[in-house]
Amino acid sequence: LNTYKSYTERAEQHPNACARSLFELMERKKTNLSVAVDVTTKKELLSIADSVGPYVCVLKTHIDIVEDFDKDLVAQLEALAKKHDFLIFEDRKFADIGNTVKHQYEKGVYKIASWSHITNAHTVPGEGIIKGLGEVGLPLGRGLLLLAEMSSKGALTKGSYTTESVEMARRNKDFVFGFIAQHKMNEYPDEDFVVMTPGVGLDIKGDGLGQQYRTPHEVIVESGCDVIIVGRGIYGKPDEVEAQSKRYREAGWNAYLERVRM
Ligand code: 5FU
Repeated sequence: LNTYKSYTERAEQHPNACARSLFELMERKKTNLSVAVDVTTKKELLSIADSVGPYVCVLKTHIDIVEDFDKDLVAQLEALAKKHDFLIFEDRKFADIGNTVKHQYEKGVYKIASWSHITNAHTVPGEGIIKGLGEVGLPLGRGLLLLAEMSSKGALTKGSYTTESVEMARRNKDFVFGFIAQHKMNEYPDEDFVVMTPGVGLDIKGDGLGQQYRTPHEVIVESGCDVIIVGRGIYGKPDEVEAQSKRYREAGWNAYLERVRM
């Protein structure tokens, strides 16, 4: 199965350009770590992005929590993405009808499509959300992840919701290259969805607000996911950002090596 192949092999075979560049860069930098930088000032966001940059394949943002957002923040983030060779993933979780999300993705204050290589969407509204986002994202070479499973306690993203989300992805492989999920989603030998997984921590099991953490080993080896997304585990202690990035990168990469040897 594709899950057990190396990222390089998967890059060579993948039909989606965004997935190909992600797999190539993961192998090049030997990292399957994505850091979620959920801080609320431009200064902190840029400083953490610069510190974690060498260790990540993807930098995940929530751009709408930054109090002093401006165009220069985007320019500097893009410069850091070039400097450190990572992709930017705005975790926007679009959730409206196709026509509305199209504008939310392209316009407004943030102009997400213009700088974020990857974004994601809930499947609650049905397939129109993918079509709407695709009208903006496809011409720019962007990639979309569908939220097939959330990490939080009591999430409704299960059962037929999850399986129908996967069906939607299968019908839109030009734009959708994977999922936010807790398990691998591939069912057919030729199928190779990228699974990026939040809710990853080595030290604690939850945060008191519903978040649930699993270890990189559980996520990559036992559940067959591809990218670990770590937030507070890395930026939580400001003087340990670099040390924690190295620690999670190593844990994620060792888990991947264990899996491809299986
Ligand atoms: F889709 C999801 C999900 O199911 N769980 C999440 O935690 C997204 N997330 C994001 O991952 C969440 O919005 C945070 O940005 C990040 C997890 O951060 P943490 O500090 O590692 O808990």
